[in-house]
This record gives sequence, C-alpha cells and structure tokens, in this order.
Amino acid sequence: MKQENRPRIFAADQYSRWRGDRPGIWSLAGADLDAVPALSILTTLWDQPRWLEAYHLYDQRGSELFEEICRLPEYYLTRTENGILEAHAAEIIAAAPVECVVELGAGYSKKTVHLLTEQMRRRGRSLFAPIDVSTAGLLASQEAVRRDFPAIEFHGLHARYEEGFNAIDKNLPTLFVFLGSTIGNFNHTDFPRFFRALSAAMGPDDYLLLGADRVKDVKLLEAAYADSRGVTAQFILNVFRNVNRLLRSNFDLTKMRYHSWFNPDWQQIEMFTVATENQTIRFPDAPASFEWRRDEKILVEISRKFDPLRLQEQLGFFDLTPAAHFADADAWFSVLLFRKRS
Ligand code: AVI
Repeated sequence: MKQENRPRIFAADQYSRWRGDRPGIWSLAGADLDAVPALSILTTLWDQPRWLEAYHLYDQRGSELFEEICRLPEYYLTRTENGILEAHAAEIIAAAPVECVVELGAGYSKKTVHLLTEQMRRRGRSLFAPIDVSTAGLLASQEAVRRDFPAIEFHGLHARYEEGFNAIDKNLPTLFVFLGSTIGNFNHTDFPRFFRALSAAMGPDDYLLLGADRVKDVKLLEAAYADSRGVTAQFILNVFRNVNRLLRSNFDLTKMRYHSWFNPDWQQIEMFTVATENQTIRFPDAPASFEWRRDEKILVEISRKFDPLRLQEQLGFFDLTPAAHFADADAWFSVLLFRKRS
C-alpha cells in the first residue's frame, strides 16, 4: 500500500513494517509470535526458583478460563473496575481530549464500551486500536465495534504491546488504556521496562488510563486467587498444556497441584504449581530435561497489589503526570489517568 493511504494511527516511519492481513487487522511483517515463547519457557524453567512468564497462560483455553475467573464471586477486580469506569467514563473522556483510543489487550469488554460510548457522545468520531497477540481476540473485538459503533475507525494490531504502541503516530492525540490490573502481572524487571518504553512512545498530547488493584485485607486477596470452584487452579495448571504444545514436553497435569498465597514483603499474590511426585520433564526438541522433585514449586504468575499514591509518584519518574484518580467506595481498586509530560 502507498504511504498516502497510511491509516492515521501509524507513524510514518513505522507503516512499512505492517501488513494488512484482513481489513482492519494489521500484523508486523516477518514477526513469528511463537518463536520467542519457546526460548523464554526454557530459560525461565532453568532459573532458580523455576518460573514462567505469565503471557503463556493465554492460549485459547487459558483465555476462556480467564473469562470465567472474571465472573467468579471471589474475583472482585473485574466488576469493581467496571463499576468505576461506568461511573466515571464521562469525566475520563472529558479530561483526555483525544482522537484515538489504544487498548493494550484485545479489549471489547464492557469496560471499554463505557469509554468508547463517551468518546463518541462527546466527539462524534474516534479511532480505536486494540493491541493483542491473539488474532481471535482482535477479530471478536472488531466485530463488536462494527456492530455497536459503526462510525469508529477500527485498527487491530496483532503484536506484542511494545511493538504495537511504538507504531502509533505521536502526533495523533491518543488515550492508551491498560485495564484489569494487568500491570500487576509484570515482574520488577518488566515493570520499569514497560513504562520506559510506553512513555517514550507517547506524544505530547497523549494520556494513559491504568487500572490497578490495591493492597487490602489478605483474606479478600487470597480468596480472589483460590476460588471455591477451582477455576483459578485450572487456569494456572493449563499453562503446562500450552508448554507441552509449544515444546513437545511431558508435563503431567495429574502430577501437580495449585498453591497460592499473598507474599506480604513483595505485596503480591504468588501462584505456583507444586509437583506431587518426582518426575523427569523432557524437552525433546531442545534437547534437554530436568528432574522436578516432589514439593518443588514452579512460579507461574504473580499479581502485584498497589498503593495508588505511590504508583502515581513512581510513574512520575517515567514522565507521566497524574491527571485524575477514580476509585470504588471500598477503595479496593483504582483507575488512574496520567498525562505525558512533554
Ligand atoms: C490478568 N490479570 C490481571 C489477572 C490477575 O488478577 O492478576 C490474572 C489472574 N490470574 C489468576 N486469576 C486472575
């Protein structure tokens, strides 16, 4: 496609890197999204303690299980954040005069709808660009946006977050939306790396809307990640199906159990699988193997909990200035609006 047909979301120097696979869905030319996962799994499983990067949880089945988690009575995060956005979407959109909404994650949740509804009501038009590694998620989002907001110009970016937000034109006033407290799943290395990269990709008229789960009563926190129906346990164990698929390994889901707790020093829920017997885990393609000893844990996911005021101060070091703070009546969850400092 010629440069003059370049959709407004793309920065001029980025556009040539993207391929329009289907109308409204863009992929990075030459990117193999499955190549890096295999290497990341092996390197972290050989760490001490063994661990996995959280994004491996979201294969087709993992995404379905996560949807189920969001509806669990113990998992207060989704409905609490949704309530905040429903109550304050008009204020958020009024405070962020943008032409484009970029969502990190294939958003077409009820939560995004509140923002898009207000954006259309106030401005009558908008671009919407979700970024996700799942084509299925992007297509579902596209279908829903076409149905409910036919006037919105949709561009789904099939990419990792960083590749996606680096492609957005800095001259296009944009609201970057990162909801669900997904930032809590980033470890202490990925967290500063992510905000450094995002802030560098933002233009002078850009905003960030961030959902962050807060530190609270330990019983409430632990119940949200150890639900009575065992859906969270299935979600965490399912990562080993995905690992087996990617690496032809032999993790046996009947020889492991789920364990989670709130680590007060690190202010985070830690989700592990624990071997229930000694076993040899083989990776025939590597080739490599390790002995997984009975009671040895693998850290599959962390979910950090935040103090919103401290988070606001911290993000100041990434040139993000607090613009507004919305919370629920119980102060369980915060939705924070930041403006890029130019
Ligand atoms: C996606 N993320 C914000 C969830 C969380 O609460 O950390 C993932 C999750 N893992 C188990 N339950 C929910």
